[in-house]
Amino acid sequence: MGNYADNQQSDVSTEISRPKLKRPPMYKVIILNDDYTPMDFVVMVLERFFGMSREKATRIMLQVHTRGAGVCGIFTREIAETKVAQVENYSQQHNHPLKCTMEAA
Ligand code: TYC
Repeated sequence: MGNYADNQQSDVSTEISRPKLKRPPMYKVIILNDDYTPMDFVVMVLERFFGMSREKATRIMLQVHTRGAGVCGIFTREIAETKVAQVENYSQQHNHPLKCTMEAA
């Protein structure tokens, strides 16, 4: 069971607290290509919600445009869910069909 410190000074034995720490499961947030969302808008989304520089955002956008999908980042589940919702809400508000999903990393 637990681990016990060997305490030779007193007759009190102290249980060492060693909770099992597991890294949380991580999720890729993936942005999908479509035929209608303007390239500039995708670049802006990547800058705004994923903290990318203009250069990196442009590179990822072009990769999505040519290959169909691309990874925006890897996050814990709740952060990934929030990013997906933010991108989709923002895109809807601007009447663009831009879609974003997440999958286990
Ligand atoms: N294919 C779009 C266009 O030609 C640009 C685009 C890039 C759209 C990336 C979505 O995730 C995307 N305007």
